[in-house]
Amino acid sequence: PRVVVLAGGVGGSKFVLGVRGALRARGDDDTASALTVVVNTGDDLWLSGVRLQPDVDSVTYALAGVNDSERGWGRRGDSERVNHELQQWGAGWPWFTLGDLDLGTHLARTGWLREGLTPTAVLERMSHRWDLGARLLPMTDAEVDTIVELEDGARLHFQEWWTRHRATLPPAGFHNPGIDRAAPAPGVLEAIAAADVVLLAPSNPVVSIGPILAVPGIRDALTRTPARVVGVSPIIGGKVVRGMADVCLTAIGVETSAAAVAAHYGARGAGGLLDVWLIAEEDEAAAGDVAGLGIRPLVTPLWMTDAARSAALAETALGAADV
Ligand code: GDP
Ligand code: FO1
Ligand code: CA
Repeated sequence: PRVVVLAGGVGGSKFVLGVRGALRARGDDDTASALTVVVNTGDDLWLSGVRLQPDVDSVTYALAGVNDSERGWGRRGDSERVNHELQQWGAGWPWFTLGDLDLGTHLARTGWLREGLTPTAVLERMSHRWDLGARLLPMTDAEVDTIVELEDGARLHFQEWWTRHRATLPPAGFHNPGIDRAAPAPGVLEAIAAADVVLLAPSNPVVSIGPILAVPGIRDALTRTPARVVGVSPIIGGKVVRGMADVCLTAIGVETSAAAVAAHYGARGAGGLLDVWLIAEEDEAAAGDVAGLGIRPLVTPLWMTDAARSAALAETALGAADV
């Protein structure tokens, strides 16, 4: 089947690994042709003269098997010599670590961007280094970095709000300046239209999936695709597994629960996105509410604690779309 996944960083990459695993377990030996991942670029930033794409890199490194899975970002076994030197210069952010190997990625990317390649072309080029078994597309080629607006009107980059303040400054809202004029990256709308199934990874609904859906044309393509749209809840037992999705959801007036996130995405029959919503066994009681929204609830284990569990979850998601 042709599979499209919308994904952010940690939850997104674990799920994408699972989808690739499920396809391989079915005997697909060319998952790169079957699997397209549309990745959030709202987390991106310029720092010390280089362009960072945290979610894009999380998915790339995870598929390549070189990610630091404990920390949740960057390269496994990375060192910090250059970072130390940058700190001595007072360059960059004192609370933000640029690993040496990771910096190699940022330098390569920034160089190609400066030569005039689009982010899509850069990611395509970067995808050749490893056998990723998936086609990765940024959601857009435009720079639409996520900005957090605080209650007093102050604005700061999402990365500063998260990595410096650990989401302790109550947000009043999230913005992606310029996104109204951004276009989906080449191939995104085509992939969605030609898909047999579209999967919403259990990523942050506000700052990972939110920006993807805010790129003009993408939400429309999802409501129109003949493919089933199957979402996976990032909320288990009424809690986020890790990260700050709860703080983000509160800021946009959505409760941290599987049913509330389903309602936020909405039922396709009612102009929303979801045909099916996978919820955890811990949230079984929410199944009735989800069904009441016009979305088919499917109760299944949602913990992606290893590759086998992630693949089993992905297989359930594919099966829910009859593909
Ligand atoms: P980020 O970009 O690194 O913040 O990662 P994502 O946006 O892709 O995913 C963050 C979300 O993943 C969080 O809301 C977590 O609750 C969710 N998450 C992480 N691990 C798991 C897991 O094993 N199962 C499920 N269902 N969700 C998870
Ligand atoms: N997260 C941190 O909490 N501290 C860091 O110093 C940090 C550095 C970093 C460098 C490159 C990169 O791609 C990601 C990095 N992250 C860091 C993770 C990132 O801030 C966020 O967790 C994600 O953007 C959320 O999706
Ligand atoms: Ca992210």
